[in-house]
Amino acid sequence: MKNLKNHPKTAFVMLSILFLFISANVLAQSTKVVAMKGTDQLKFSVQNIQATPGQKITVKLTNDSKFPAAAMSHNFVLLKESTDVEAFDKAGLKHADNGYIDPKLKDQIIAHTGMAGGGQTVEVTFNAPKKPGKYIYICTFPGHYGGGMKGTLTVK
Ligand SMILES: [Cu+2]
Repeated sequence: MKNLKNHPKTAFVMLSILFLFISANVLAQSTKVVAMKGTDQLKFSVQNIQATPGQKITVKLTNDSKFPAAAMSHNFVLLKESTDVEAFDKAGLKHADNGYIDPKLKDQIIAHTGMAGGGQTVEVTFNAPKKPGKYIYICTFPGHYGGGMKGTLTVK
């Protein structure tokens, strides 16, 4: 190793790289990663998520069901505060080809994953709403929301 005192440029470059490395880590830490399971009992294993306004969140949803995908799939659909959740869920029933989400109501969604069949993990990265409040997330697979497959993102 060369003596850095004699190589101020090298020392500067090394310090700059160190600084970039630390900055990248700080940014990475500000993304909240929420890993959860969707269960055969029609529940999200995580039913409460806390976030700060605008915080970047990655939700990873794993379905480890042994049932076929047509019988037991799960998704994560985070809805705007103003959404009529029952109506939204019901409207999706006719849209199996679109993850049981009515395309006409997509403006009521903040973020959503695709459907995960057994053994699959789906994920989505989004920014939490800037407005403090409680935001409902559901699984739109038929019967799941009605069976209790929902949770709350609290922004404060
Ligand atoms: Cu589900």
